Amino acid sequence: MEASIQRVLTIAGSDSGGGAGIQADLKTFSAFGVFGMSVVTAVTAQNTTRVHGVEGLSPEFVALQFEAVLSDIGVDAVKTGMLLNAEIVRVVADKLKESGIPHVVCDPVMVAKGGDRLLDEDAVAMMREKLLPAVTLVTPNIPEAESLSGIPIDSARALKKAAETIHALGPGAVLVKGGHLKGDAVDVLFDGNEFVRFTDIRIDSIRTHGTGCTYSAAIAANLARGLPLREAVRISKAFVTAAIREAYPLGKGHGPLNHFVRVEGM
Ligand code: PXL
Repeated sequence: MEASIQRVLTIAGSDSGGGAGIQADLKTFSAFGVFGMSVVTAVTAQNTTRVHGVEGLSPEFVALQFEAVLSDIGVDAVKTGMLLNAEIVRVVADKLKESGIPHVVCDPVMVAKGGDRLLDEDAVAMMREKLLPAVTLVTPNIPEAESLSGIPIDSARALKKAAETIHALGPGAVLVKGGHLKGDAVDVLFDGNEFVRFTDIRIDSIRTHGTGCTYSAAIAANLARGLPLREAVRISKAFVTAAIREAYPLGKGHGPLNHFVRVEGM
């Protein structure tokens, strides 16, 4: 289905604080000029300091939202974020497989900045077995890459090995984000053939809430705009770096990014 504006869907959790989750995704979609839609998996009561509570939706209602959007408006690209539990991971994987949506970016969200779990521990196996084979790109940070691969990442070599191990689970490509390591913020993209490194200076900031959400949403938006994967990653990383640099002083904890920034190519 061809449309006059690219249609991009986020399947994720709501962050009442507006910095991460569905809210970060929709702000990012707007920043890149694509039409954003949302399938809500869970609602968090949350601010910049902590998660006060989480309520999940039923897998059936997650599926109903997806079917409603897909049957009428259509979807050019999707990103998945917080999926909460194994049943939701399974239904999202099944729906994505049967949909044939060309670009699927999976941010394998597991734990919030403050340490609260956003994905049940027993859902990680479901993610490996059912969801990863159904996606174009998966974007783990270091702890998520360790969990998905079973490999402790303490060196550049271990990071590459983890990327290969995750790739073997079936996604089109893997982007391991090195933001949790020391030194420059180096991300490594592995598409099954080649490793490509994306390097940016590290910005020391506590205003990094929603960074992963924003990054994966930007990649989905740019794949929908027709950019090749490497270009989509490059512009998305530049956007996230600028959005951290220009972040507003909001809240007493991990503040949100500034989604109004512009970078070249937007
Ligand atoms: O950044 C991961 C994330 C994803 N989704 C929701 C969140 C968070 C982090 O707090 O709240 C809803």
